[in-house]
Amino acid sequence: MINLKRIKIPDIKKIREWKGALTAELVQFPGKFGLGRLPKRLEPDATTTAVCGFCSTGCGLDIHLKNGEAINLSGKTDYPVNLGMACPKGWEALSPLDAPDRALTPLYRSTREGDPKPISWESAINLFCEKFKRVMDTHGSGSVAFLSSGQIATEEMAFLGALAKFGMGWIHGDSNTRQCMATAATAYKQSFGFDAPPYTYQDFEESDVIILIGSNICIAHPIMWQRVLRNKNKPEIIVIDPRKTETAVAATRHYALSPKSDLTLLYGIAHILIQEDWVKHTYIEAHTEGFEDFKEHTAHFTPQMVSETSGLSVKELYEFAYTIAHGKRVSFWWTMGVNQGHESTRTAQAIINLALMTANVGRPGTGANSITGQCNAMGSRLFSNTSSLFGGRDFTKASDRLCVADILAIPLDKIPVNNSLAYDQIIDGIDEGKIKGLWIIGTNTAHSWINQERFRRIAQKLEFLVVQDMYSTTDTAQIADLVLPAAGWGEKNGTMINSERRIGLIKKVRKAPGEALSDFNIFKLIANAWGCGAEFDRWNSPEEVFQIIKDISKDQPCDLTGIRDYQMIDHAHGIQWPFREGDILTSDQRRLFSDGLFFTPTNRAKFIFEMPNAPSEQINHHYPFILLTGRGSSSQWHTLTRSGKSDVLNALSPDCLCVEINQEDAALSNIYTGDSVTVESSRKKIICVARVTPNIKPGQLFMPMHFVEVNKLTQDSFDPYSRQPSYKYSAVKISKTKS
Ligand SMILES: Nc1nc2c(c(=O)[nH]1)N[C@H]1C(S)=C(S)[C@@H](COP(=O)(O)OP(=O)(O)OC[C@H]3O[C@@H](n4cnc5c(=O)[nH]c(N)nc54)[C@H](O)[C@@H]3O)O[C@H]1N2
Ligand SMILES: Nc1nc2c(c(=O)[nH]1)N[C@H]1C(S)=C(S)[C@@H](COP(=O)(O)OP(=O)(O)OC[C@H]3O[C@@H](n4cnc5c(=O)[nH]c(N)nc54)[C@H](O)[C@@H]3O)O[C@H]1N2
Ligand code: SF4
Ligand SMILES: [Mo]
Repeated sequence: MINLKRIKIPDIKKIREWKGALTAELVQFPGKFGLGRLPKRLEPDATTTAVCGFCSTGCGLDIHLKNGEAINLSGKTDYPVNLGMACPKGWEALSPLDAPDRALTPLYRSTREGDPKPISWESAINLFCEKFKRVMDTHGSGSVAFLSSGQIATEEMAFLGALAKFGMGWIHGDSNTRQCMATAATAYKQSFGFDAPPYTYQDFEESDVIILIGSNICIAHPIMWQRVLRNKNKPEIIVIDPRKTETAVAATRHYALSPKSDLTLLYGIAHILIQEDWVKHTYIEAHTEGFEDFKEHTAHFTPQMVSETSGLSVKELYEFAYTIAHGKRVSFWWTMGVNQGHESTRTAQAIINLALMTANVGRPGTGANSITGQCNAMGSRLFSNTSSLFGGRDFTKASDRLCVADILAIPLDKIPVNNSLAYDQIIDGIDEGKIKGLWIIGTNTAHSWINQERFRRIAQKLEFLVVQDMYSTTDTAQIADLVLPAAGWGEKNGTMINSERRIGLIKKVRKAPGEALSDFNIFKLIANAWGCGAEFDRWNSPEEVFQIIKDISKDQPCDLTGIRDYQMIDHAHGIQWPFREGDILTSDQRRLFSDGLFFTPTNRAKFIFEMPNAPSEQINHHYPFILLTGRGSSSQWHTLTRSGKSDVLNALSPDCLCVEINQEDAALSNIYTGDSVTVESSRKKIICVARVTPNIKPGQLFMPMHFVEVNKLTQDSFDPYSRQPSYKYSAVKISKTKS
């Protein structure tokens, strides 16, 4: 039950101003908040560096050590990403390591009704092998699957992908990057020929027009926003978001479009650009294909029609198109408002199309730029061996399989010839009785997956569920048969790849508590116990695996062969891919496509488009509101397993689930800020607290994803190409809770 007495909620605008100011102050004067200041008795005796393990910005941190253990940290001033800044999560990165609910030993529950009991690592690994092998013997190698994470090191995800698929003979394995970046990856692959975000953060400072689509960068990527603030060109900053977010408030222009009307809107803008002849013909002719067909397609999207669908006036549409056409350096940035939708791949490609037709690609301050989410989502996209074969290759292509078999010196027939099922298909597979065993690593499915009621019902059908996590209390760990205790960021070595393709280092600066082991070491134990240890005799440490990853990347667009070793990454302050053998690092800000050559067979970028569709769930008189979900504050990270363990971060964020509702809607139902309200979809009814605000339009509600109740409401629909869930559109109703 929610304790209403604990909630002191002034009006939402004040909260936003207060939180915004506090975050800004934290970034600039952390000492004032006790951050980065050390008690006298704890003077550090050494300092090392690491990149932050929360978001994909990939800030560089100085980690201050005493007797080899981290005691504090600060933003690294000469790191080209953050230039000394860090957001509250970065400042507080060490606190979650000390939480009392860390998983300290393996835990096993012999019956679903029983309590989990501590067991030894030996027993745990034996159980792991015995149970999964039994499932495979009975139901075949397609009856087991793993789900991993964009929050573990690249070396760990590469080891897992090789171990499961080439060692243990599993076919299926996906990652939480499916929830997050699958759309951007698919869109880039189809349009540019490779999953290649083209930009470097310097572009935030060099644009004269910055367009943020479905991206609340002020709270989701606060240090990227700081880079925007350093832009000396007085840029026009346009935010396209149904809500008046923190970012929309800070922008020069906000277009509050109707939810999920982006595709129509973007085609409408392309239509105006074409009609007014505001396109760059020379670039289109030299570097793209499919423009003539695209031109024909956009003819349907007249300003009147687009205005009706998107809710923007015809004048606004022309203003928007004019600004793009007359900007010298226009950059387009998108995040989850685009990636999480029922037609998200085509929407991302509609953004790419605008950048291509106006020649805003490959020059400073330009680009069709997807902002990544998790610290190592980019590593996962290229090297986890899940949705694509190592190095951005294709499981279904014989030549790609041959190449990887050759590099890894493994028999060709060890490499699956089919793609894995995607995350949602794995869940469906469990429901259909095809998948019986699941291994979840570094993701909290029982909170973050869409339509939770269904997932939890289905999860009961598993014969064996293993969860490998830092904490034994996560929602997913609590339903596991076996919990494997993992070391977290700060307790292990490896590399991560940020949004601008920069490889950075994470380091072991703390001992993991109890018997927790790094994911890397857990994989090594499993390889040996499973009986495929000999195949992995080169995979002994993260740095050795980094050398293997380099081999895997050779001659691919993400070539890393020029990076000698970890030390080189440290000295260079991170290195962006590609960096080929023999390359000399002349700049720490490198973007792609300055030569206009793309990774497609013709070296041309493709215009890809399709007619828009309506979301599969529509509002109706039973469920008249559209529920939007997303990030709540810069201090909350996902399912709160980590950020929720820091007193500082907790003090900076709301302590209960609030739903934002427009004042007109609130007045109709006699709802006031602080009232207990019931929000219901056709799947579930939940109780939360109302926040009345003009920042959301009538007919829409917003909830932060950080509370487990939210995904009980969401409807499980997916983009057909990326299979990314559409978290941001569900039909619900709201009423004052009856006492
Ligand atoms: N503090 C904090 N930072 C984070 C994270 C975190 O949990 N906490 N998570 C990280 C991760 S993994 C990710 S993926 C990123 C996510 O970063 P963002 O994508 O910026 O965050 P969200 O709030 O999920 O979604 C962005 C916006 O999309 C809008 N939106 C909803 N529907 C639509 C629509 O139909 N069209 C458009 N144009 N916009 C729409 C929402 O109103 C929301 O403001 O953040 C990363 N950074
Ligand atoms: N409604 C709604 N739902 C959403 C979203 C939304 O916008 N709306 N956004 C989606 C997006 S973009 C994302 S990325 C997902 C995120 O969803 P999750 O991946 O489920 O979120 P986290 O809380 O980051 O979960 C990571 C888990 O890994 C553990 N962990 C951390 N580090 C390590 C490590 O080094 N090793 C191991 N073994 N474990 C570790 C943490 O304790 C935690 O339990 O949520 C998605 N869900
Ligand atoms: S912006 Fe992201 S990478 Fe930088 S300190 Fe904050 S959470 Fe860490
Ligand atoms: Mo994400």
